[in-house]
Amino acid sequence: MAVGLAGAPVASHAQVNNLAPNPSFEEDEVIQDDPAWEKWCTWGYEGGLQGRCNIDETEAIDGARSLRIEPKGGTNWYYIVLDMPIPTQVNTAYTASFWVKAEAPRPLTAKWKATDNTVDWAQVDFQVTAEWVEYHMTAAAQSGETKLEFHCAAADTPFWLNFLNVYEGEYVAGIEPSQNANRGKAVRPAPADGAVDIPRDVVLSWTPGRDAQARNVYFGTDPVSVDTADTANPLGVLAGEGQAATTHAPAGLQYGQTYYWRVDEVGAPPESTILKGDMWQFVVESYAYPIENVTATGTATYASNTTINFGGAAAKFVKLTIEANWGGIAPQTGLAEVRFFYVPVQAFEPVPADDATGVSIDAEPAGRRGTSICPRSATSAASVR
Ligand SMILES: [Ca+2]
Ligand SMILES: [Ca+2]
Repeated sequence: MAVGLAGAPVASHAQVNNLAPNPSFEEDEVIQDDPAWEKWCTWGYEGGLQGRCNIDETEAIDGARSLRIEPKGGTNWYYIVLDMPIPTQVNTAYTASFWVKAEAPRPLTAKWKATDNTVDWAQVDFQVTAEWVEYHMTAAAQSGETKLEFHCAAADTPFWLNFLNVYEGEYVAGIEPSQNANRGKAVRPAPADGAVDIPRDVVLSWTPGRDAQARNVYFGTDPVSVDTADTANPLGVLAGEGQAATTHAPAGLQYGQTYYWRVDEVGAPPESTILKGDMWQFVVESYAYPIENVTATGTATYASNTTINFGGAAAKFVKLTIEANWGGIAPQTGLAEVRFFYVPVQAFEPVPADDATGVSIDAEPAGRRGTSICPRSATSAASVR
């Protein structure tokens, strides 16, 4: 087992395959008392139950955020912050490196443990300082699935944790925090990347680069264009150039369509450095939603996909009148599959939820409106052949 610490980052750009989930706290997640026990979580005992940690935007050595930990409990293992699962191979060496800054010098313990708690190994006590410094430890894994624990309650002094790297092999010096690059890049899109069922009147937003003064927004249905366009070659998807606002309200969104977007943050003049953003995507809500759990069987040769549009009429019952059939000697009639879709006509998914309690008086009500309003008749009939 090797233990060490390094000061300022060196100028090289060493790369490793980082196995740690959400290693830099740039991704939103539940951490304090996480009931799902995914990625970062906490564990407390006795006085340690008062320990707290929060993703913090005032301090970061990598990207825009770190984890600020305010430990309580007075005994080192009474408040533990941990990251998992980390895939490992038994008897293979792994290195953990991480950056810590504390309000004042204090001890901090790092420890490897199997995610099922069957075995632990290589506990290391560090002395951390009031400056961002990288610490690391290397040991052979004793489990195929590992977590990295930080035992925090040897002192109440708050500290920040950031830029964790867990990788196979011995310590690699010079893995630089991407502080400047990530600080300029747009992060945390809303709606989230890959979100579905997004209202057509969505207003896109994101967290801008810390020092950015403007941004260029690209938006469209063609992912290649959105990913490759720039201001000199906008490819028809440059939706906002040099805008101050960190929002974009696209117009004319189509039901069920996938849209792609990208935000390039632009730094202060005179350099006005453009930091190309990641491409994000979302899918607009459907006009109609399938009514599920209605099934029938049929044969592939039957005429299919005959759509009967009720034209906005509200239907409570649907009558199917068979007007033609097949078969010579004994005429037979069959109906292979009928699928029903509904169009929401009243608001749904209220926010706060129906019957919610403890809602702040400042909370803004929200929700989804119905797609159309047509409550005219209680019944309708449709004929199919
Ligand atoms: Ca970070
Ligand atoms: Ca978590």
